[in-house]
Amino acid sequence: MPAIHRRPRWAVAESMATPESVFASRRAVLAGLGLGAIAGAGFLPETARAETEDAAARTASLYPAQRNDAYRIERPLTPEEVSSTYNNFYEFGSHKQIARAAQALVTHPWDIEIDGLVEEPTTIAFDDLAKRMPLEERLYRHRCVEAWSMTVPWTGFPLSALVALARPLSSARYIRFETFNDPGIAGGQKQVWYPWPYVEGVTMDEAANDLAFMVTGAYGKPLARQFGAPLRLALPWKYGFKSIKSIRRISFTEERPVSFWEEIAASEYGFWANVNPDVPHPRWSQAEERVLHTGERVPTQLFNGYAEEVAGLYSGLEGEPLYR
Ligand SMILES: Nc1nc2c(c(=O)[nH]1)N[C@H]1C(S)=C(S)[C@@H](COP(=O)(O)O)O[C@H]1N2
Ligand SMILES: [Mo]
Repeated sequence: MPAIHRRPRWAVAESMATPESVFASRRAVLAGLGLGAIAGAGFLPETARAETEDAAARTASLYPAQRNDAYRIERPLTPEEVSSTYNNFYEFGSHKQIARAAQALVTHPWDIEIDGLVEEPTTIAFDDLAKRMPLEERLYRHRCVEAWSMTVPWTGFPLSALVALARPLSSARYIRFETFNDPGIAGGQKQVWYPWPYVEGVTMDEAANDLAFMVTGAYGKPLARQFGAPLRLALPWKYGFKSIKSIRRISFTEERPVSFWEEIAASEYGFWANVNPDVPHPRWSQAEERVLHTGERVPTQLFNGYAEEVAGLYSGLEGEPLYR
């Protein structure tokens, strides 16, 4: 990933508030003051452009996408003001109030590398990918391993469509996903005791399941940065940490990937991480969850309520630690 050119704070604020025409006339003023060299280099107009040409602006016309009513939920949606201000995104801090810090994420250009056991490794620009994929909206439950939950209208496309695009070899058994790594903009990545970049993985069978969803938007709009713009995963039957954000690299592998939290504490956060109310986390119960916004405590369901769709993926794997 190229180094990010840091702009001073005033430049950010000014470019968001000031239309191009004002920059043009200010350039004339600067020229008159003998500051033509700076203005002539096009610094100010370029600043303005960098602020508007993010992934969201470039793909806005794809929203809202048609809702797929096959994915229903019996719970009310979590209000956007709530879910977009209570986030886990350790790249921007190890607490929930990272929404403001996450606005530093530069989402254009955003190239996604597809490599490993594929017919031909390739790099695809996020906006090209979004325009090629069949976008739809789905209402999904999300259950964090910390025992809180929410319900979100995600927009995206089936992970299986991305697998088809990638053309993996028959030797591929897992998909490994990797987040960006840029401590210059993501302060959490300066905390060197974490094994950056964030990594997650699924089996090829899990990737083929209809529920496995690549997310490009939420609440009928392109994905906000704190949700993991421009591209994240949603695996609603697994604990939330499996749903990796801001994906930069997708690799097909023969070996099972070691995920970020597994690397930190394998006895607490495993590879499978399927939701199960009867298997407690070593330090707390998973029997109930706190619903964001209402604060209500409700019983947690096996596979987060998606057992009918996914239980079959795990037959023959009973010896594995499937529920942590
Ligand atoms: N790259 C990255 N992805 C991540 C995380 C993270 O810290 N970094 N946190 C995970 C956890 S623990 C959860 S619960 C969800 C939170 O998603 P949300 O903030 O959109 O609710 O993102 C997951 N994906
Ligand atoms: Mo989580």
